[in-house]
Amino acid sequence: MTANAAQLREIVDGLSGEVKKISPKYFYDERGSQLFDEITRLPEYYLTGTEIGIMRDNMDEICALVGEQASLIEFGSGSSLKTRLLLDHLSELAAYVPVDISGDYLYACATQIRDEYPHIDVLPVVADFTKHFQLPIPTVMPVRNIVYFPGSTIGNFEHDAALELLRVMHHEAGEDGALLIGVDLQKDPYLIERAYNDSAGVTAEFNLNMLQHLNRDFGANFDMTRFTHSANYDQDNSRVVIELVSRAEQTFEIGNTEFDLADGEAILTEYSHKYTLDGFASMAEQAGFSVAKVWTDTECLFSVQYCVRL
Ligand code: AVJ
Repeated sequence: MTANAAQLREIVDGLSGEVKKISPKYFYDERGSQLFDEITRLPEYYLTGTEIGIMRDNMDEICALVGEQASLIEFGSGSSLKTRLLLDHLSELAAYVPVDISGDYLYACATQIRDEYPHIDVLPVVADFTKHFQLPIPTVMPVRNIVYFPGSTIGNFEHDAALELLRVMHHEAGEDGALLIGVDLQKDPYLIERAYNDSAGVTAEFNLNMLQHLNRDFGANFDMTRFTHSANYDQDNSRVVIELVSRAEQTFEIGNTEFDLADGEAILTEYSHKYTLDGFASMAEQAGFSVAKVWTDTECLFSVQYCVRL
């Protein structure tokens, strides 16, 4: 993928504020997606395994709520095992609609899914799912739309943006629609911090890879060896703060703009918000959803929630 002027502008803007930041979406070049895949299999990264366990344990109930002839609209490209788990068990799906901003990756995933599930109408949509987009019209008229948003990706968004995104989902779900969402929960900060500071160093590599991505695709000149991965749980704001910390006083360049970094100064690359069940329910309600069903694991590490339109 080549650099795009709007994205470059967004990156330069993010680095120009009081606190320097780069959106977590820039983690996901090819190498970044590979590294994230590795993260999901790390022993410390409880999120993915726990979510899959919850899905497996409650699949009958999930399927009964989704019903027949629904259209499953996934926010994200649908490369995951969780998607396949749903597609394996939901009978008579009217369509599967993965939505992602990266067309190449989306189409590759859609082709894979079509091969594995030839009976399902797979209708990928290239769109920035944080804004309203047009849904395709399946061959079979869906009974209802189910928006699927797994992985606690909602955690990347700050409160106002998360609320806005839930409102987009509410809109895309339409009448009689619902939202099936994975939400990571507040817990012992030690367990949370460990998940983002794994002993194999994969998360560190994932974080640092963003700089390489920017060097390659946006003409930046970051020196990766002069940054350190950092992930701390901010209890006051219930979120993991993931940063790249400068190991020296240095300058770097991107988009013909030069930036200075002090020794120890951080670039914020990601937030990962953790919710209470009540906290998520009240946000969902503000977006027009009522939480109809919550499934968790025995330790209440993670939740899968079924939200219906109010
Ligand atoms: C994909 C946003 C859910 O917040 O746990 C994993 C991304 N970052 N390790 C998360 C991530 C570092 C992940 N989400």
